[in-house]
Amino acid sequence: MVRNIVILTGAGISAESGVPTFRASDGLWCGHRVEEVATPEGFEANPALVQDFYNQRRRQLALVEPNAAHHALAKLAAEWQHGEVLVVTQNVDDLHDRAHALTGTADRVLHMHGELLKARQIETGQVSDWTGDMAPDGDVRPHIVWFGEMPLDMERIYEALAESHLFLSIGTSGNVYPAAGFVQEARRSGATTVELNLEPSLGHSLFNEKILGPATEVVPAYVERLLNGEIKII
Ligand code: BV8
Repeated sequence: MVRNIVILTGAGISAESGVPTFRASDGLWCGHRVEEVATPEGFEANPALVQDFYNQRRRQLALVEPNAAHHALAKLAAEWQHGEVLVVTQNVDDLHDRAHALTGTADRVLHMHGELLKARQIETGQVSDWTGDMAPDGDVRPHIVWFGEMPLDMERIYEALAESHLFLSIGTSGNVYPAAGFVQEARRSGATTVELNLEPSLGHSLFNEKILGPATEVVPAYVERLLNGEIKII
């Protein structure tokens, strides 16, 4: 019996790797207001501030490693025998990618909000790998989906949700749409929905099951139970 799994992750899954979450502080993000650093208007108004915000976060990636939660999902993607596994992440760090590269499942990760290690030509929209800093007056911007911009791979995501039997939401506060609406899509297709989070998210009442705790504890434990058949996905 086919059992497809779709997994949405947010900043909480990278928190224990040392990557700051989006809303941990009082609505500021690394000392900045969202409108200043994560909108096209903010970039237009002050490209130096926005490029520096992303340059800092891109540099920080060299200092952090995937954690046990990232590795557990990469293991699930490699070992799940009953259907597809797709990780849809809101995160722009490359921690899922590094973990999945180790299990040969890099193609099972979708970055719906873009990636810190990619650049987009402002003129042509062409996307390429990028590891260094970006200049404020250059011809590239971060390949990141800012507020008000269209998230990436939406068609593929909605198709996967329509065919899902189990939807996991890990480390996300459920503040940002359309990601926060994916649980409703999964419920519409009859999937079982489970939230694994440090605290209940805004959409916690929409989940069949809530498992509270730090990702590096609850995610590996849940993956083990899935892989040894302990969890029945109806
Ligand atoms: C869109 C890239 C149309 C940037 C991000 C008014 C005007 C314009 C738009 C809107 C509007 N009102 C609403 C909208 C839509 C808007 C939106 O949702 N706004 C919100 C703020 C109200 N959305 C958009 O604009 C999106 N585009 O709507 O286009 C459209 C719609 C449908 C279809 C097509 C087109 C674009 C949104 C993308 C914005 N870009 N990121 C960057 O990263 O620099 S969003 C940003 O927030 C990050 O990606 C982040 O991942 C994401 C969500 O935050 P979370 O991941 O949930 O992180 P957070 O800190 O909030 O929560 C962490 C959670 O982890 C917490 O629950 C915590 O308890 C838990 N946790 C912490 N530690 C741990 C843990 N869990 C487990 N273990 C731990 N150790």
